[in-house]
Amino acid sequence: MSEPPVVVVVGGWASPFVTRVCIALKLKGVEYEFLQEAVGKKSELLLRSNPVYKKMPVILHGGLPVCESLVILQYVDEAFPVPSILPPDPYRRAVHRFWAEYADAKLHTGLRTMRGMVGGDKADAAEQVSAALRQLEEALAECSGGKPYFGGDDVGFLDIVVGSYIGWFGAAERIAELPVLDEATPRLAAWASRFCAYEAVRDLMPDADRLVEFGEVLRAALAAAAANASSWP
Ligand SMILES: N[C@@H](CCC(=O)N[C@@H](CS)C(=O)NCC(=O)O)C(=O)O
Repeated sequence: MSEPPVVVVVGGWASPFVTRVCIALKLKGVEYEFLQEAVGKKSELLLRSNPVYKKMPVILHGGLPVCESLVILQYVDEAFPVPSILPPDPYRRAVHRFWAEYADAKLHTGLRTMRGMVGGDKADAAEQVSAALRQLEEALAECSGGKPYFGGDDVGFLDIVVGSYIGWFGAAERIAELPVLDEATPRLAAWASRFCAYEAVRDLMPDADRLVEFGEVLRAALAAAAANASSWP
């Protein structure tokens, strides 16, 4: 009888934070079990494993929970060191971590606003996302040193972090009817196509049309939850 995988990912297929963890595990050839969270309802396992933030993803490695996607990626890189995704040089590692945090700080909320998941002006949000991508265009030139990926010759930590938003770029463009990757970011646009075609990424990158449909389901679930809450005494 084969052993069950020692790594379990608790999350949802549409979350960029979850996608990046799955990509890292696949790139490292680590088998994992994926436990899909239901829309609008958090599982006991998620709540128990991430009692502080109650957010996905969480991974369980040998039963031990690790939370927060950037922490998980770094944990996975240490627990399964080959092939490594962070650069070997401490200074370059720090630079890649800096841009990873920048990407999360600048892209996530802007893309959610463009998709209508939170209130706010979609055009303003698109401008903030574009400004961040122009900055990341420069970071790509600097980190890659002219090679195909942020990580150089191969996909690395920063590719995985920024790349996990690519499906969302397409969904946000469709919903807001505003461009995300455009002529101001040609290097990043070429990198995005390369990243999505990469073997460990291809089957894990959520399709933009499917994300648009999912957004409608999620908005309805959140509205229903808010209506039920407000009808409580
Ligand atoms: N900083 C966290 C963000 C995780 C996050 O926001 N996850 C979302 C899904 S995309 C979530 O679980 N949302 C549920 C909630 O906010 O209650 C990470 O990097 O893991």
